[in-house]
This record gives sequence, C-alpha cells and structure tokens, in this order.
Amino acid sequence: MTRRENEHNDNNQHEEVANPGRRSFLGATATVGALGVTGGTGTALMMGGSGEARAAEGNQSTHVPLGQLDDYYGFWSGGHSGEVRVFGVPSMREIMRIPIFNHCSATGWGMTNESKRIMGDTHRFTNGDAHHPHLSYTDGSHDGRYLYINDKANSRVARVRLDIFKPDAMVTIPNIQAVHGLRLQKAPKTGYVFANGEFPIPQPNDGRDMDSPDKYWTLWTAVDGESMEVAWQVMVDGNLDNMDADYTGKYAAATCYNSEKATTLSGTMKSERDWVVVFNIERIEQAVKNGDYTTIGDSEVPVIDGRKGSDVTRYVPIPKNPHGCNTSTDGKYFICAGKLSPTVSMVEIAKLDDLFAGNLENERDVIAAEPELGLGPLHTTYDGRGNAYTTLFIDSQIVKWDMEKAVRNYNGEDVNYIIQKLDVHYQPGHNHATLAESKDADGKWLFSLNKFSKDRFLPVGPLHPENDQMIDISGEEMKLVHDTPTFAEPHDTVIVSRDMINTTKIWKRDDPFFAETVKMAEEDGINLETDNKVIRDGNKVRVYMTSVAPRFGLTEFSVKSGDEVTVVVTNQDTVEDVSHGFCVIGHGVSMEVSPQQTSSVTFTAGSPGVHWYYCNWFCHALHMEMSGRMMVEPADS
Ligand code: CUK
Ligand code: CUA
Ligand code: CA
Repeated sequence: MTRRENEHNDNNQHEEVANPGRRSFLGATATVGALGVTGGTGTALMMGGSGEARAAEGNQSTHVPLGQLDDYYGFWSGGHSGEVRVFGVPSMREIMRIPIFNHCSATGWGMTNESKRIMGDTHRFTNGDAHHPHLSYTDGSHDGRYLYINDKANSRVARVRLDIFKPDAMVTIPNIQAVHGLRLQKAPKTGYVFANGEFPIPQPNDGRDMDSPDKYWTLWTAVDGESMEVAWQVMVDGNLDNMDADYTGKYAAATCYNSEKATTLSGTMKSERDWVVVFNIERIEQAVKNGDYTTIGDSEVPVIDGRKGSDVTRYVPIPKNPHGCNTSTDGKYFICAGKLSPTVSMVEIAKLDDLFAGNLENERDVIAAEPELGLGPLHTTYDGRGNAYTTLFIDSQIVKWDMEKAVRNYNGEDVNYIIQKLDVHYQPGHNHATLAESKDADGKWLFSLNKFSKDRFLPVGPLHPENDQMIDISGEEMKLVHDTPTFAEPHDTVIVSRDMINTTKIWKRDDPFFAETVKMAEEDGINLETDNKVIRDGNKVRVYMTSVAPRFGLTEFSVKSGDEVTVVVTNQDTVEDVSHGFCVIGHGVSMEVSPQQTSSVTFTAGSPGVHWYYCNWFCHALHMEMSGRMMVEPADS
C-alpha cells in the first residue's frame, strides 16, 4: 500500500483533502483539519507511511573528509528557542549557536553587561521567536557584513556581526505586535531592513477601541540597517505575513492572510482571495520628506498611511491566506504561495511601474502566472537555472517547476510546467537552496525544513525534533540525501559560500562590543591589561581581574553581603581558541571570556561565607584549578 492509500484509509473524514487529484480551492472545514489546526483527527493525516526512500544516491557527496572544511555556511533560525544555529554545508555539522533573543548559560548572553546593553530593556525577556535570518547585501550579492533576524514573540529585530558571530544591535519595533516577515533591501545595498507587523491592534494601543477590530491596524516598518533605528512605518489594511524585496531597491511585497480583519480562525478564511501588498519605497521616502505623515502615541517614528487607495501601496488580490513571498533570483517575480489554494501567484516586478502609474486596468494584471502546484504551498526557492522549488505542506512534498513554462501555460499554451514532486518527511515549511536569496544562486543543495519528523529518528518522548532534509538539486532530478534532526524550531535558513564570511579569530582590544566596559575601567583608573583591583563605591563593588591560562589575576576578593558586585575579566591569552569562563557558585552568573576579550557581569553578593568562583571553559591541563574565593563578609549594620 502506498503512503497515500494509507492516509486515505486511516482517515476517511479527510478523504477530500488527502486526494492529491483535488486541485480546486479547499473548503474551509477540510482545510483546518488538514493543517492540523484542530489537532486530533486533523493530525492523523500526517501519520501515513513509514519513510520509504531514506536516502538516495546524489550526484554530489555530502561527505566532507576529516579535517576538511565545508563549502558553505548555513545560518538556521532557532524559532522559539530564540537563537541562530550555524551549520557547515554539505556536512551538516553544527558549528556554532548564536544566542540572540534567548539567554545562554554558556556564553552569558542575557547575563553579561555587554549583552544587556545590546538587548536594552528587553533583556528581561528570556524568550524569543526567531523566524527569518537574512544576510546583508551589496548589489544583490551577500557581502558578509551582517545577519538580521526577527523576534516574533517580543516584536524585535536584531543584527548579528558576522566577524564575531555575535549580535551587536537590537531594536523593539513600536506600534506593532509580532514582527513576522523580515527581509532586506537587496540593492544597491542593505540598506533597509523591512519588518512585517503581523497582528492588527488599536492605534495607539492604550486601551481604546479594544472591542472594535475594524479600528485595528498594523504597520510595515523599515529599520535603517546601519544605525538600527526605525526609519519609518506604513499603516496597512489587513495584516502582514511574509515578504521580500526586489533586486532594484524600488519595491517590496508582503502577503496578507487576513484581509478579512477577522479575530477568529474561521473569519480569516472567509474570502477566496486576500492580498499581496506592494510597497513603493521611493514614494514612501518622498512622503516622509514632504512631512506627509503622522505619529502614533509616544513614538516619534513617521507613520505614512498606506491603506487601500493610498499612493504608496497597491493591494493585489491573490488566493487564499497566502504565506511565503520569495523573489526569484533572476529578479523577475515575487512568488507568493497560496497556502489554502494549491496555487502560487507570480507577481511580475517589471509591471509594477505601470501598476503604480495607474496604467493597468486591473491590479491582477501584474500576475504573470498562477500555477497549480499541489496542496498547502508555503515557500519557494530557486536554483538560478529558471526552476523554482515550492514546499507543499499538506502533500508533504517539494515540487520542482519551470517558471517560464508556468507563464506560457497561464497564457494559454499547452505546456507542462511541473518537473518533479519529491516526498519529504514530513510537512515542510520553508525550503532554501544554496545562495538562493541572492543573484548568485548556484543550484547545488536544497533544504526542506520539515515540521514533523515522526518516525525518522530514535524516539525521545512526546516532543519530537523537526527534520531538515537535504536534497541534491545539481542534476535534473531532485535527490534526497540526508536527514538532520533539529530542535524547536528552525523556520528558515540562509546559506552562503564560505568565502563570503570573514571572521576575527582573536578579539581586538578596541572592539565596540565591550567598549563601554573599557570606558568604565578607565574612569576607575584601571589598566585592564595589568591591573587586578577591587574598587568600592558605596555598596557597589567593581572587581577587575585578568585571566591567563590557568589562573585568574585575583584568586580571592572580599565584598559584603548584599553588595552589588560587578566582576570584569580581561583575557590576556593571545592564543586562538583559549577561551576562559567565569562562574560564581550559587549566584546564577557565568560568562565567556575569549582571547583578548573583556567581559563583565553584575550580581548581588549572597550570604556571608566563602563562595568559590571558577573558570568554566576548559582552557588548560590545570583548568580545574583555575578558581578563586569570593569572601562575603556580613553587611554593615
Ligand atoms: S514562517 Cu514558519 S514556515 Cu514564520 Cu517563515 Cu513559513
Ligand atoms: Cu580558564 Cu578554564
Ligand atoms: Ca484570508
């Protein structure tokens, strides 16, 4: 029995959806079940089959010989774990994790003063929901400067420096709830970081209009990618899901699944068509220059009205609760996945000038094609050879299709645009091919980020990993070659050539990452390279020490119970890879101190007595001995 017959039998009530031949719009009820939104019966649909085709021989090897380096860096979002993971591709060895919106027990991200300065007020949040990592551009190619990523949970956007693989800026977007889609201006340069506000809210959201959802609005935001300040916002109708920008720097487009402005699930599925909202960046900038904007509440950010009928946007109707929006690497199309429609809508970017000039009879005239691909299309990626690859969530497949043939078919020619459908395991969300968010797409490897792994790995209890599958797309045929289990929950990835990234191996002493701490030391008259000193300032105590494997510059210091203690450690080692750590037992603090780095952490001294501190990064044969005592004396009464 095939996988599909299995599903069919197990699951009579969803027969309609399980039938792969059905290619019309889905009825609302069937769709909810198929997407698993209702749980129980709905999820049964995903339980067919037992993973045949575990691996096929590809044209290229995933094997990277011992001691050799990978060809690509892959940056995976960490979803609601709030971090980014770095993989080597094609080996899929996890090389590094970059804590961003989460707190990290190992590096002290979220605990150290350096990370708190970057996180600002929001360091009090220990969670984040990191969906969309994207690398900065110059002229449509990745330039290796920065990675930007959104936090859906707390409406933040962060920037990661790709010389040190650590965040250096984080901003909370005003006037919105949930940054979902995030993309970058591709040309001439990043430029703007565009952020979709997902959930409509009253404006300002100060307790007014809570019972009047028709008065809720959300905003599309541009952050200046250099200063990391919010440049402007555009108020829109409906909501915003995913987005992408074009290769000229002129336009961006965002999908909207809730043109209904509903507050319930069934309400969001009422219309057969929602929108792709197209933004005219020049016109928005002009409106800001002309002072043609308002502000909302306490925020000083210029807000331009981009609701239907405005000059700066166009609302192109497309089916139905659309999700992914991916610019084709030839720069021709925004391809928007229908999700509840088996189609994707290809927006022809060359027609957008006419759309905004009012030269088209109908907004839908910018649709170059609307090919039917399969059930539950979510995201599309490219190989640079004219083919697109779209994930089909409900069908558990990736479909490879020919873009120009889809256009010819739409124009009436009898030509088949579907090239291949490949089963993936199971229920894919994003997919991504090597370099496929730039004009340098090389068509080598494709990843399918599957939301369910089911039976693919050793069982680990009720919570399963996700499964990121690797597919060789270098030949005519897609070939599945590798499974990678991932922890909750990568949504998206960006993969670039290794020569596009230039890292620093040893910190520079004048790095801005810890410049504030260096300044504090200077004000205390401390030379961080040589001094080991305790400075008392009322009930605030600053403890400065060096570290050289295997010893701290201070092996004891005294404070009083209840003091606010700041420990500043400067690593004097200049040998690559000799990182130290600093951890005080029973005080909930630890941090990384890599070669030539200064790190600091502030905590309250506990009860009187001896409290050992130690190095928690294995640095030397005598690493265990790298420790000291914090003597806590009774507080003055
Ligand atoms: S979204 Cu998760 S699968 Cu946040 Cu990019 Cu489509
Ligand atoms: Cu220093 Cu371990
Ligand atoms: Ca809708």
